[in-house]
Amino acid sequence: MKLIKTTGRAKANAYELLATLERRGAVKTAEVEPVVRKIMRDVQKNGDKALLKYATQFDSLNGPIRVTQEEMLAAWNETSPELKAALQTAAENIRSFAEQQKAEEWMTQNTPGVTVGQIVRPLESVGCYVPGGRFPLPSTLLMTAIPASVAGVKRIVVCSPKPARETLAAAHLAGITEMYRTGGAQAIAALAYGTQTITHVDKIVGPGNLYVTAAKIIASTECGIDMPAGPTEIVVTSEKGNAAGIAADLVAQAEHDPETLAVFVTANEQLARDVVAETKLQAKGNKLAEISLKARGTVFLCGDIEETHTITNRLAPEHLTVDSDKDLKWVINAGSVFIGNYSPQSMGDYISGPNHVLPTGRVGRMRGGLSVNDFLKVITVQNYTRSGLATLAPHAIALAEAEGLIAHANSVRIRRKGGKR
Ligand code: HSO
Ligand code: ZN
Repeated sequence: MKLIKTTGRAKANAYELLATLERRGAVKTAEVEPVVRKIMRDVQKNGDKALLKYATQFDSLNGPIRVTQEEMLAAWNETSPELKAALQTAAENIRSFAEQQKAEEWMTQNTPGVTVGQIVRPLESVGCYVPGGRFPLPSTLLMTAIPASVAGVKRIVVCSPKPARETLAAAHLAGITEMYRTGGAQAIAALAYGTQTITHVDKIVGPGNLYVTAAKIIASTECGIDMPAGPTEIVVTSEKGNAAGIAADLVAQAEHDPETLAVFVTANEQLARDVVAETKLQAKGNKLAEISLKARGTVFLCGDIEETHTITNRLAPEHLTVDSDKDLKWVINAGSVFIGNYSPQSMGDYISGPNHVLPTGRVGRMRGGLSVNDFLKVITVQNYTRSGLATLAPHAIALAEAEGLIAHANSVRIRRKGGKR
């Protein structure tokens, strides 16, 4: 990790680096966009044929693309009791968190005789992308499919390249009935445009590498997407935390991908130096962590605590760790927040219940993590009685006339007269 002071002679450099880190999302996906578009066009045009070609080429698939429920059940039966218990606990916590987050239906009268409110309906079909390239990610299957099922989505499709036995076991636990061995931009294209075997879905969710993220952005003109999610990012800001614990979190997220962003922000010089040393020590031998930490691991040593808050919010990280719950008041931009020495980010990755599919590339400025509400539509409702209409009609007519929209004004007048011209 590179230690950089934000004060004195290094200030200009520090802020230049900060600006580069802020641009991370857009710049990176732009780099892979041409090849992603090519793959997606191929799938759009040639359907299953293209999908199979890429699955053979990239994922050495040598069987059918569809995963059967018997395979999922067999995987579950082969799972150790420890892993079964862990998956079950994770599933329960994800489910109960999603239940609590669910948007409510309500109706109210804002004027006598004028009822307004909302009804909540699930999306009809969603595609959950579960990465499977470097590591099997059964936890991601649960984090995407369970909130969808809590929302009441009828058709939940899972796509994953080379799904491992653990991922198939998680699919069984989540009650998945439609799953395909396909990954990358080609899987996103299949979910967005459909092929002969995969019917397109209304929304695609889930994390992925740069190719998947770029593909989701392109697919978003065709169907809904949750957010760009991946490569992983972590910011820890601390004045009094323990260096080994902080470093452990940084190294943990850094091991996901050589593109991971890991940053420590502090005004405490001794802690800054200790974290640099600890990170180096703990990353040793962990190839991916070493690559990402070397490429962009940064410690910002700030002039004061205010500045640590500003820099943290400017980075808008996917995962943020702070010292205490008092810090929540200055947090504006982050995907998910972890508090204190006993809250490793890995607990959130697996078991706590809040979702681990989180906004990256500074999308934390616009939204938080994946939730049950990403699988729901809030549909508004309005219902006037005759007298309710009489009360508000003059205002609507005045606004319609101000906009020069004569038929709008007339529609109110005619309805008000009980449907007489
Ligand atoms: N940290 C990842 C999620 C994950 N970690 C899955 C381990 N398995 C992105 O939030
Ligand atoms: Zn993780």
